[in-house]
Amino acid sequence: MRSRANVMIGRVLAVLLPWAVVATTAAASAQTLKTIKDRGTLVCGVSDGIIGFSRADADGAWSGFDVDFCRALAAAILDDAGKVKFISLSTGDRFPALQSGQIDVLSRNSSWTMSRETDLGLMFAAATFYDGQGFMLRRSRNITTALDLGGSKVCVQSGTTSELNLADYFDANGMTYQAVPAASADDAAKAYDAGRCDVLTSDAAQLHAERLKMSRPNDHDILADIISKEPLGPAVRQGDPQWFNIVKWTHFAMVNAEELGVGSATIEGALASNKPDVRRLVGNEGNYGEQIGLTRDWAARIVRLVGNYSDVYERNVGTKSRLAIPRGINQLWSNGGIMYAPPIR
Ligand SMILES: N[C@@H](CCC(=O)N[C@@H](CS)C(=O)NCC(=O)O)C(=O)O
Repeated sequence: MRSRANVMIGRVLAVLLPWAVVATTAAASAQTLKTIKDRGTLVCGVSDGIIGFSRADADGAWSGFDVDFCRALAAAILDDAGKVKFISLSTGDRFPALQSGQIDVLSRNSSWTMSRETDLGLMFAAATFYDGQGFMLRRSRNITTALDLGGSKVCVQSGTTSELNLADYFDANGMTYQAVPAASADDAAKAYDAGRCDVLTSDAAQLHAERLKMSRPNDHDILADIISKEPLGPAVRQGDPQWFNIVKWTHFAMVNAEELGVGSATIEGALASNKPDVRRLVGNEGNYGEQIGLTRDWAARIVRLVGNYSDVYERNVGTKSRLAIPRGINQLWSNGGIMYAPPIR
């Protein structure tokens, strides 16, 4: 028979052990920066291939807006924008890959929503691209408003916010539709191009990318109507505040650099600037980088090796790219947009 003392010890352990397990897991997961430094490479989850956002060329070299965000992290941490291993993830695999620790960060046209944080145990560090859901359809249909899409067959990728918003929008406007679900962006685009649906719906920036894949891109219109908010940005696991801060402040450093006129073409001159906010950004005043486990010149490395927010936007999705998506609400707040970064000080 168990003695009373043993029963008491058993009860105390039963209460304490789960907490010990939780504490150990949290401590173990709060090591992302150290893991990356020890490994010498950042492991970054990206999409299967969206022009302008993340795409590998025939030689396996990755480029794009989401790719450059991971290159900026590698520049800040390892002083080498090339030290990134990109893992291409389908829509269904993206969050499990992050939860299981297969990747350090997810930088993959993923929308920040409440349930993706609360249900999935993730945290979005920033909105790097404010998008919204749109519709693409054949120009020959002569439709100019989404409210005339009733009765359409709509191609949409499963497991996305796009699928949920589509249902909400048609429902709210009393319109019927038939969803034609696709397993990947490529499948959705091909199904639409082959005429298996009359409308393709997705985040508007992705529609611009999909249009370039069509056999006759000019035959298709993207309607001006935007039916949802899709704040796209990088996500990390919960439980590692240092890593969360690094990801968050990497984005803010790029936005602040643009606002201060510090870009890849001007970074060397900026190192000699006597403006206090430029001096703080490039690491000549204060030790902001060191406080997040990096070096003083962390932000200068990002700008020198990858660029500021505008450099990255224009090169990949803006006017210097095939997509030519205007900055729109992704303009800096000081230029009429909503892109705003808290100050480094
Ligand atoms: N932003 C939306 C949509 C993200 C998404 O996965 N979109 C699809 C449809 S365009 C995609 O990127 N697919 C990439 C692929 O399958 O290669 C979300 O987070 O749910």
